[in-house]
Order: sequence, then C-alpha cells, then structure tokens
Amino acid sequence: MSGLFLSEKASRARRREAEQARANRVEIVRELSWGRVSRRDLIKMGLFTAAGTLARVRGLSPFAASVYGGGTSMPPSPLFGCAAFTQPMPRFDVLERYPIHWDGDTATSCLNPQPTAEANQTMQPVPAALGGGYGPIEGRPPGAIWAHQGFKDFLPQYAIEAWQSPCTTNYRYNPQVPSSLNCDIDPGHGMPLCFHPTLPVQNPNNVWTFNGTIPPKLVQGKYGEPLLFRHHNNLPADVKQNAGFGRHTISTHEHNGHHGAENDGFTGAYFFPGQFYDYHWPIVLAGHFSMNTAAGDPMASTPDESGGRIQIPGDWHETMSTHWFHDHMFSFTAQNVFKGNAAMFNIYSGLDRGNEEIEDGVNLRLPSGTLKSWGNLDYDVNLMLADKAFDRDGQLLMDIFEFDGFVGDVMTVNLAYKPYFNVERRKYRFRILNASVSRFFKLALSDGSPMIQIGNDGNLLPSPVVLTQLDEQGIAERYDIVIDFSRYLVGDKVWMVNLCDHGDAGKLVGTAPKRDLTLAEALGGASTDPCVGKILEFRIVRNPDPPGDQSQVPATLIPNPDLSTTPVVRTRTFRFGRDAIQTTSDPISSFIGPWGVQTDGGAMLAADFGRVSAAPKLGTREIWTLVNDGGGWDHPIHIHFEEGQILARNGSAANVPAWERGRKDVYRLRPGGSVTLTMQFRDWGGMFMEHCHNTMHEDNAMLLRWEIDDSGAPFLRPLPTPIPTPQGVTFEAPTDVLKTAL
Ligand SMILES: [Cu+2]
Repeated sequence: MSGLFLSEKASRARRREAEQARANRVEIVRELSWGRVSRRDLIKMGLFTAAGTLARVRGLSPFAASVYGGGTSMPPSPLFGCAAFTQPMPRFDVLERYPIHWDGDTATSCLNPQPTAEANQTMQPVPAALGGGYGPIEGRPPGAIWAHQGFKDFLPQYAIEAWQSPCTTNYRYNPQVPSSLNCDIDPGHGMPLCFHPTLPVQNPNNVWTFNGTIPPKLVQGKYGEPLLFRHHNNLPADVKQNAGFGRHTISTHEHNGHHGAENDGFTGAYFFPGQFYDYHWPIVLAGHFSMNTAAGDPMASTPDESGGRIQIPGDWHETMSTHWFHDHMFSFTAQNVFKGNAAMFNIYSGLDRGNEEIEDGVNLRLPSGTLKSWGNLDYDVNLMLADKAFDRDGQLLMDIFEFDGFVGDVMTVNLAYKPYFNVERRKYRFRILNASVSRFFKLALSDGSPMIQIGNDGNLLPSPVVLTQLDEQGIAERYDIVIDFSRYLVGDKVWMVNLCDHGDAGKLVGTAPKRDLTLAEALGGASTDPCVGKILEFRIVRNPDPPGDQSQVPATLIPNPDLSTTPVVRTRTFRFGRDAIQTTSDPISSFIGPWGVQTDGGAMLAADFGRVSAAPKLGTREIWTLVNDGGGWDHPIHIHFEEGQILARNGSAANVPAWERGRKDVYRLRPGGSVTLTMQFRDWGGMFMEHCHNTMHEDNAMLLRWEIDDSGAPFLRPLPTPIPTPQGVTFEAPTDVLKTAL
C-alpha cells in the first residue's frame, strides 16, 4: 500500500527525495492536466503501464523503490504554527433565490438570457485558447433529447446563479442566520480564501469554488417549487492556468436529484469556460406521474409561505432532505471536487419543514428554528468534512497519480482548519457530508455521549437510531444527526472526534482506511494520521435564546415505500475491482483503468461514457447486487437518480444495520462485501451513471453509464453520446452496448 505523507520524523534526505519525486510527478500531472500528453502517450513513453497504473519509475511512482526502500511520499503539509480550534466554523453561504415570473412561455427574471427548454445555441466568439471561432453560449447538449423534460409543466419559479471561478475574497457572505448563531462572524467583513487566518491566502488558481469564495455554498429548495440553477463556467480559458491540477471543464451533478438526466451532470456533458449550463431541478417526489397523482395524500406536501402546506403528487415515502452537488467531469472529478467544486442542497417538505414550532400532524418538528415558515437554519447546521493538502508554500496541492486514493493530512470542516462552533444548550441538527476525495470518517463525541442519527444520505430514516459512534462514513455519504447540548453546562466544551485511521507504517497517512480506533485510542494519539482525533470543537456558550427548545425527534420519521405489490422485472450484478481492460478506444469517451466494473458476468471494464452497460425499463423495479471484487478495499458505490432500499448485506437482511434500513444513494461495499438493493425507475429518462465515489477510483476508471431510453420520443434506444467541444456539442453512436444491458 502506498502512503502519501512522510512522518515529521523522516530524515531530511528522505524528505528531499520526496520533494524531488513530487516535482517530477507534478510535471507529468501538469502535462496530463493540460492535455499536452495523453495517457496513451504516457504508455508509449513507458511512464504508464497498459493497465493504466503509473510505471515503477523511481521518483515517479509511489510504488517505486527508493534508496530508503520505503517508497516515495509527499512531505507533510506545512501548518505555519496554526493551532487547532482557534478559528470559528463559518456556516454555509446561502445562494440567493431570485423569482422567475412566467407569462405563458415568456419568462421575466434576473437571468440574461431567460431560460429555455432546449439548450440555448446563441453563438459567441470562442477564446483562441479554446480553438477560436464561434460556439454556443450554453454548453448543454443541443436538441430535443437534452431539453428539460416537462419544462412547461414544471416552469422554474426561482433562479439561482453561480459562477465557477478562481478564488477571491468573499464580500457577499449570506449565512441566513444572525451572527450570534455563527460564532459572531461579521458577514460584512471580507472573507479571504484561506483555510485558517494564519495560513496563506490561496492563489486564484489553487482553489476554484462556486463564486470563487468560501464558505461553501448552500441552496435551499422545497418540493413542488422547480428551481433553475444556472452554472457559469468562469474558469481560465487557458487549460494551463490550473496551478497543476484541476480541469477547466465542468459538469455539475445534483447528487441524487430525482431529475431528468439532462440536469444530472452527466460525466460526458461538460461545458467550457465562457459558457453556462442551465440545470432544471423540478423537485418532485418519486412516483410523481404514477402515484397519488391527484395530490390527495396530506403527507405528500410542501410548505407554503405562511405556515401551511400545499399537497403534491407522488409517494411521500420518497421525500428527500439532504443533498449536495459537485463536479462530475469525466476523469477529472477528484481534482475538481478537491479544488472546491462542492456545495450542499437542503430540500424542504411538509414533513421536513425546517420549522420546529408548527404542529399540524405532518411536520416532524426537527431542530431548525421558528422565524420562517420553512427553511430555518438557526439550529440546522450543514457540516462539510474534507481533508486537504498543501505544498511547501501552503497552497492547495493534489497528487493525481495516487490512483488508489488521495488522502490529505489537513482536516477541514466547512473548509476551515479544525474550527470551533458555538452552540446553545439545546438540540441541534447537523447535516454531515463527507466531501473528501478518498477519506472515510467515523465520528464520535469526545465524552462518548450519544448522538441520534435521523438521516442517511438524502433520506430521513424510518426511525431514529441512538449511537455513541456513527458507522464509517464513506465519500459522498451524508449522515443527519441530532445532538442535544442541553446535557452540558454553559462553559463546557465537547469535541467531534474522527476514529477512522488512514495511518500507514512510516507515513502519516496511507490511501485506504487502516482501522477504526477506540475513542480512547483516537484521543490518546494512537495514530500518525493528523485527521484522526478531535476535528471540531463545540463550545456551549449560553442557554437557548429565546428560551425553550420546541424541536422534537419523533419515534417515526419516514417509513420506507411499500414495494410488496411491485414486481421485480430484472436482477443485475455489478462487480467492482481492479485490473480492468478497455475494449473501446474513443479518444474522448473512453479511459484507462486500473479500476473497473464488471456487469452481469462480463469483463472487468474501464470506464467509457459512450458504453451502455444497463438500460432498465421506465416504470419498472429491479434488484441490483453490488459486489466488491476484493483487495481489501471498501468502495462507496453511488447509483444516480433513484433511491434504493438495501435488501441484504453479504446475502442476508440481518446484516443490514438499523441506520441503513431507510433509503440510500451511496452503498459502502466494505472489504470483500456485497450489497443487494432494489430501485424503481420512474418519472424521468436519459443517461445516468453508477460509480465508486472514492473519486480517484471513479476517475481511473470505475464508472459506467446506464440509461432509461424507452420512454418514447424524443429518446432513442440507445441514446447518442454527447461529445462536447467549445464550438458546440456533437453526437456519436454508443461505442458499445453490452449484450446484457437491455
Ligand atoms: Cu472504489
């Protein structure tokens, strides 16, 4: 197993060698990220093996023997003497919602131009760095297949606009809570992009975020109120202006949005600097077109603006709550997410109202606040966990040759290095997202006291689960928990502790999780991993103000959909493993391993977004078994678009823990394990994905395309593959359709 970071005790000579090796690797990374060499060129140069692993060349490969016999590694990130728990944790920065008014088909809004069902193909000059000439202003693939499905019936009511940009100071921070609930941070005071006040301000091209700023962004939406998220690509036109990692083309995935595929952030539907992409999020309950179509069920509802509810179609058991959105650029996802392309999306409903006071027999009254009829954030806190790494100047750095996993040695929460957070003596909800590239977490409180898990991924559980340690949390998984701070006294402190140790012999951290420590071990410094132990300090600063805590954690949250009368039309088996082969050679859509996916007993294949691996029929239910091919790895597998219910782990329902008995969208296979789950394919069509969310595995190339292509015009079976260029998107026939797909 390779390791990235040498321990602080490593000899100076060895650290020098590691610096040199990193410099060599960075040079190749840079050439690759600029597109001046391809992976096939690197194979010809002898730097890559045909299987897609970095060749064992000294000073290049983490696997190569060095004079010290231990392999090369990255030096530890410098911290410039910065101490843990000395800066406040900022709340998320809420993106403004701007109303869109419709008069028939004519929109009036702040957007210019107004949104359209089909991609806007108005032409504009293309920068010379992108080949010059003219290209469309919108990067969404043109034509009927990529038009927003049901646009006229789901006209967007609010517009949200963001610019993916090189980093800069935030002068427009909008936490949507008073400073007293945000550690007294003054939002009017410009917030430079640094991970701690004593760490250097990041250079513009080392961090690329939504609007180029921190804190991370939050979108608030509710069922029955379609949103239009216009994402502008404001990144440098010159692919070389990337500080050595990150790609200036992006595709924005609303992680498990139940939306048409044109809005899913398909890995091959990326767009270029100078373009925008309109993502239409209708926000409907699954089953919208087939269940409760007359909206007669009071449980299927959404808040109005005055404390009441509006009933909506669909199955209320499919109500979702906690999403995130992030880049999904083919083979560059890990770099782009690490570089800052990650945000969260809270979805509100009659059940999960974001108001803890309204008592109407539907509202679950989870910790949130009372001021607004919905979407109160006072006591409903988004937490983004992510490990980062710096070069010797303290600038963000990534080694994209760590195909097994890139694990950082600097722990951040909401992109702040080990912060503190002031809380009142009452219940809080935390929506915890693992936004790392490859790191797993396992969370506990430092005093071993209980947390109540209420949600897993996007979904509230059937019943809350009281835990003193959460399960391991894989990349992209979200755990919603409630912590009751009323048991503490004003002046007390308690810490969130990470027990999942990525430490490795002789190094600070390796790639895979090594083991889960006991609380005493983690607090006692049993690991070399700097992200183990205390990661977030809660300071209990006052009694609830105003007094009282009306929030509840009901014994029943959201029961699972009843599938007993829905027949299973098909089963499929996917194995996730190494040593994949590539059977196609399309220069744009096909990539090289080492990771891959085997479908229904076929070959272990590396990713090609032109290949159709599965095509379930619209309106049906299937059972999919995801199998870990071994090697000691865990793989957090994400299936887009539909929520699944886990039926079995390793073949038995008894192995499914209480906190996985709701619905999920990421399935940790665990080393050597398997997960059997069931999904229905409803409401929308198009091409979706299934992949490992260790994004280094995903990018190299543990990803496949599946599609719903039988829902009638304009869809074709199989769907043509989009091939984006700055001058416009073209289409080609699939490179491959697996015999078992249909
Ligand atoms: Cu994986």
